[in-house]
Amino acid sequence: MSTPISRRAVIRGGAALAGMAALGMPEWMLPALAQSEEVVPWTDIPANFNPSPATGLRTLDTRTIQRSTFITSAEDFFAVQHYPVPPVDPATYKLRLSGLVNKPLVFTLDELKRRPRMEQIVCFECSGNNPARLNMLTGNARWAGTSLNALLKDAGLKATAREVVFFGVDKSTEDIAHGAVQPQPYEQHFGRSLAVEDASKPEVMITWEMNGAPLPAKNGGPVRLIVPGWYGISNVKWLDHVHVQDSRFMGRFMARDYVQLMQTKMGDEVVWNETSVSRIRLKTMVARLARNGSRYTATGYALNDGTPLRSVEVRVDGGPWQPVIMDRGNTQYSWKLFTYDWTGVAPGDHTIVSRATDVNGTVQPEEADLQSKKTRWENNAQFTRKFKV
Ligand SMILES: Nc1nc2c(c(=O)[nH]1)N[C@H]1C(S)=C(S)[C@@H](COP(=O)(O)O)O[C@H]1N2
Ligand SMILES: [Mo]
Repeated sequence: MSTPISRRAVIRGGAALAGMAALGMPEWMLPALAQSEEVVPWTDIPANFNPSPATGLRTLDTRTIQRSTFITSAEDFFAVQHYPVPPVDPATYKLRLSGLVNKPLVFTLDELKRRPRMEQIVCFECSGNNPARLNMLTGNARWAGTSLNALLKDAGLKATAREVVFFGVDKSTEDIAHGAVQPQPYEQHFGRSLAVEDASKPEVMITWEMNGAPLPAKNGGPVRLIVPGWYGISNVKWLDHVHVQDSRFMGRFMARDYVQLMQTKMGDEVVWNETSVSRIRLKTMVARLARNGSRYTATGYALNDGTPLRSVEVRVDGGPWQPVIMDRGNTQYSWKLFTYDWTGVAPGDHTIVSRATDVNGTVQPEEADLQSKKTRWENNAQFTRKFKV
């Protein structure tokens, strides 16, 4: 984590802090307001909350999420990386495809750009995101690039191909264990993999554009992988090497880090399992609350692996679950914005919480339902927001 935090990020961090500690935020720090609309501050945010605890981490102020910010600007898009941001010169950049293919391929950026273009709106979050951190590691952007599946087809996968490994230009020293022998240091590139079946899905893309502009270096430019519906970790930044092999890739970010430890009860038996962070678990949160006269509008988002949703509901002050209005601009892999309007809010302390149910009947869990999840990854708990009127 070595990228310096930009001045802007520092200012925004300060703004978030100021808003949390006191209500007297200067107007320029507040999200844009509709006429005579007033933002209602959350009271669930701890006074000492630090939105950017680690150097190089960029966060989204989730209180700004609304229709007008459906697409997160590149400037506001979060950033997480584990190694120093590598310098990659677009003029000399090459993407290499090697391993169990009939025809190994190499592309310059211009050659990639001559391939059939695809565009998709995709939202993802870091699997380390959680309500206590206000789910600030998220963003929704329009990505443009080309199909990975078509590229794999051109190379021709051999019958023994099982796994596609994606390496970034970024690298660092990893201490890797040798059984009883002391771990030894090895220089390793950032790597993540997908089973051939997942890598061949039509939505998986190799991208070089974000919101109509060249992909910024902080978000993996010149070229990154986007795996719609999967947690951030899968979207390998500074991608320069795709390698096809016949066995599972067990690199740090597949098998040692970003591993979920979970218990499942099967009757009387408890099954322990460790799984690699993969598809985004069903999540919603109410992000922003505004007041216009006596009318309150809560705006939130739902996010998952692309499985269609059956319902999104909110509950105010522990009352009945109420249906929300889903925005028309939502797409399969975007975040799905919703609003809920209501009146009759009496002076005092209040709560509002949201939850979603998908077409398979999966319901967003409550915090208490996540007891069996022993690691912090993939925290998709319902998030009860507090406010005072
Ligand atoms: N090459 C490379 N790709 C990477 C990472 C990294 O450290 N190196 N971090 C991953 C993680 S943990 C996340 S959450 C996302 C963040 O993407 P963003 O920085 O564009 O928001 O990138 C992923 N891709
Ligand atoms: Mo992440």
